[in-house]
Amino acid sequence: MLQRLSDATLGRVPASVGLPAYDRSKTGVGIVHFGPGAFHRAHQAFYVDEVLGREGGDWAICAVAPNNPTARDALAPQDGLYTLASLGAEVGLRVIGSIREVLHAPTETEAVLARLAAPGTRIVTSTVTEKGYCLDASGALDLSHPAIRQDLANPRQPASLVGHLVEGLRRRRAAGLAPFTVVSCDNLPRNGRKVGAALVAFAAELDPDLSAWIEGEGAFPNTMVDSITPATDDALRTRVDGALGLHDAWPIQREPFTQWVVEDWFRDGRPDLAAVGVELTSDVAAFDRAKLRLLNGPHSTLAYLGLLLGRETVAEAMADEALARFVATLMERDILPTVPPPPGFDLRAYGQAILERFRNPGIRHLLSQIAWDGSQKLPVRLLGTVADRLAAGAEIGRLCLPVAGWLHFLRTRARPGQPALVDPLADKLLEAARACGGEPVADVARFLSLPGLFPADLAADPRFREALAQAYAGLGDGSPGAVRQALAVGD
Ligand code: CS2
Repeated sequence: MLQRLSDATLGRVPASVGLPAYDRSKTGVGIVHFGPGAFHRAHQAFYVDEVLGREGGDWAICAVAPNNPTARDALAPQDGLYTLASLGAEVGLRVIGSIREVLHAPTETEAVLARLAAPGTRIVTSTVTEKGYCLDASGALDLSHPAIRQDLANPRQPASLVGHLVEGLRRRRAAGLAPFTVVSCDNLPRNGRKVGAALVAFAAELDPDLSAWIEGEGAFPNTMVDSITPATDDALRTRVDGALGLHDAWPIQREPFTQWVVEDWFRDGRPDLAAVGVELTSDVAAFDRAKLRLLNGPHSTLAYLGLLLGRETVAEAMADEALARFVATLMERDILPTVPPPPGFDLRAYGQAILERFRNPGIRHLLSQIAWDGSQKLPVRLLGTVADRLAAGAEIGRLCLPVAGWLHFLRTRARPGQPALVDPLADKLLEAARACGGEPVADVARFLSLPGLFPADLAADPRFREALAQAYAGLGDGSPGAVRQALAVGD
């Protein structure tokens, strides 16, 4: 039986594995993070670890698990330590030390609120996925969302992210403290503005003065985050335990590439992020559009069409020549024209580098993981591009193929014996999928009429309805043979 990784056993980690380059006991908590899953620990916690290694300071992280206690149960016995594996042509392992405290919101609500209201807390970051913000299709707070209604009825005992942040801010205001800066790190355009507006809207239902204070005093920088982070698997656990000679209950893996672009708008100070490679800028919009459309859009395309073709991972999907060619064409002809280049950016080179990253043989990134939460991801990743192309009077046939692929994927998931569909709208989607009879116009109309699924303008646009039905028909019965034919047509 291996001993557990922890402060007490850290000294036994072999020299080949990187260690925190600072005295952890001297770092106070300055950042509270909601959602310490794989992405946060591969990305923001890594950057903060670098900051602590350079300048020390009180920027350690209190990680809050908003739903299940898995992260707390894995990390608390390890004093917050875990291993980050960077997997590319070379493999790099290092133990990250920036998480100093781990709380489970549902069972430790008061401790979380006290941490949010503590004078030392200056920044709150979040990776709660698109659905964790409880927004409606227009990007505004959905006041009818069950979690929001519950928190509005009982604001001192919140359960949602928005409820926690507003109660934390209320306490700070009552104590005469500045608000913390809220840094959303999810794949949403204008993520900072959206979370800021959601907090203001939620507080307005309770106390207009608090709402005005949050709006006037708060800071909600937009961000773009990027690093491909496949879920932890057994191969990683075995590799890490073997290299450390200790047991790490939840190591994390990612590709070597990582990027974080942050709008430089902080209310009460920030660490020297630029010194550790974070790009601070006055405008994130061009970066987030480039990333969401050129990386996440193709990712979702590979996921749905690749799964229909029977592929399991992104690298396997990229090894399918017809699919890889289709994705490259989609990027070049349909997506690129809608993306204004961020300053100093060569978009073609950026797109090429993304395709190379997708081919990384060092990681096994499951297509089924990317296929999660399609109802939340597609509007941001593909449907905005479709709308822009329509507005420019361009053809949208190719862009509709991954959207139609998603509908076929839903139909396969609705069959008995299939893995459960992971999506906040799973019930509605599966009901629609089960009702489909294979007639393209009628099937597509079923999905288009689901409230809040497609943006209203697009759902009502006959050009979109027709192109989507055609792409859906092109995919036939969704079998590999039919998908292959459709890919050839889309070329
Ligand atoms: C992926 C992203 O799971 C998904 O939907 O498209 O998580 C992707 O790997 C990251 O955004 C890369 O930065």
